[in-house]
Amino acid sequence: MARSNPEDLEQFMTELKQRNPHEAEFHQAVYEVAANVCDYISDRDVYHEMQILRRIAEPDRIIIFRVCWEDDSGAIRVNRGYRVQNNNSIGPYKGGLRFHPSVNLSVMKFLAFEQTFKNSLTGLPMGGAKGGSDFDVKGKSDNEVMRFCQSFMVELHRHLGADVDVPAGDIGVGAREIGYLFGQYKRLTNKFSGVLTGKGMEYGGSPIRTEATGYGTVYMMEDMLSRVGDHIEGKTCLVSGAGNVAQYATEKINHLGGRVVTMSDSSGFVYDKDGIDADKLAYIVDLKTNRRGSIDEYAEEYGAEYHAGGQPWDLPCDLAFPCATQNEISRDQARALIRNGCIGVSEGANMPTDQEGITDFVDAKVLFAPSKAANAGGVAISGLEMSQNSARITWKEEQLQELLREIMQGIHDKCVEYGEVSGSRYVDYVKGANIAGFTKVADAMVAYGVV
Ligand code: NDP
Ligand code: 2IT
Repeated sequence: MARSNPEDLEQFMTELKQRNPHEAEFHQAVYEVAANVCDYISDRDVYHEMQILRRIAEPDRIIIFRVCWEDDSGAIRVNRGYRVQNNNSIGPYKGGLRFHPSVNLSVMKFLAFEQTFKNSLTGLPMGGAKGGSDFDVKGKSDNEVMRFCQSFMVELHRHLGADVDVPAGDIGVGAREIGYLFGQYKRLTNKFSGVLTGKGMEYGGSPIRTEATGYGTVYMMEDMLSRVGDHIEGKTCLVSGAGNVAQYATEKINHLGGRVVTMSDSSGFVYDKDGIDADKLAYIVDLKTNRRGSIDEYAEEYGAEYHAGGQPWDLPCDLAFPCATQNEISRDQARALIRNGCIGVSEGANMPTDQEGITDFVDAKVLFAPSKAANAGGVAISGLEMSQNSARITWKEEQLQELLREIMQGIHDKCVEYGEVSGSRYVDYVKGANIAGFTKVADAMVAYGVV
């Protein structure tokens, strides 16, 4: 069998960049994993021989398709749809759909790659995938969104199935979009199956799927703090984003006695020194989820500061929860957070910190939970939605709350197992998550031989 040197990180990355030019986000996500895994596999011959890392970094399949739809004026519009089925070694492809103008192949591939490791960390049988479109939901009527979702599903449905590939939501895809997508899937196939998660409770959804990602991100922080004898109570927290993940992260921080002083959207951020309590959060949920407005309205309503176009990372805080999008914390912003007293970061968004920022957090011994561990609560409850759909039952909310808590604790503990830094109390959660996520997928691939 031909052997190369997968443990040679530079060679591996050079080759990856040549094979996948102009895909900066994909390169970044692979590098973050490869930097830990190349080292880990250097004395584990079977992973070399079977070329496991190279194979995980080459998606099983990529589907790219045209999506035509008619807007309310009768004009024909064209978007591009994607589904990247990265790896199904440990279960059916599973991962969200993102509708945002910034969606491109690189973004889809980075998210599908990350999802493979994240899903493995949950301990549930789910492979990794991601999909979406450059469709912008902003400014569209419900009917336009419906027509887009229906057209998108006309192609996508051929590639899905409860045991094949099960999408869910992500940026721009919430309860409304999942309803339209599921309705069209059901119509096209004449099957009522668990082919999407994040469904409404009336049609096969699971309790706490909506809350799970945000809650899980905060549980991860709670577990990191608790390991060093600390807690969230009394801590000042910066949250970015104002969508699904940010909303429920804020709710859970409030439950645990922390004080959230910022939230943001693509227009800028609000700084409310008194804290965004339950009533103010209810206003944000209505503003962002129902009225689809801009966060500056919050500042007007409550007399808080509004910073147009900015991000909150220059403010003093104890804890930070980036919950908006990728690369929203640069090295300079990571340094500002460290300088201003931040002791913990839990990533609700996918890859919100750039590689230099991560290095700085880890070097400064900040408790840093990378996204593939910290935001895995959402897909974990999606996995349990799939189980409930297969069994045609709905579990009780309390049961799911407990399972989410246990799964997040389990992820935390796996990160500690693989990420403990010898001779120190510090845990490198990035390394822990990468290696723990890798081993399960890799061992399954070894078992299958060359397929
Ligand atoms: P939503 O669409 O509900 O909310 C996204 C939020 O982020 C909005 O406030 C949005 O602002 C802001 N945002 C999006 N893109 C940008 C951008 N390019 N620049 C600045 N702000 C931006 O999405 P989610 O809350 O579901 O997702 C947020 C993050 O969490 C994403 O990284 C997603 O991949 C990740 N995630 C989501 C999971 C889930 O279950 N939903 C699970 C795991 C991770 P605006 O309203 O102005 O558009
Ligand atoms: O990034 C993610 O983990 C998600 N958007 C959720 C995926 C899912 O299948 O629930």
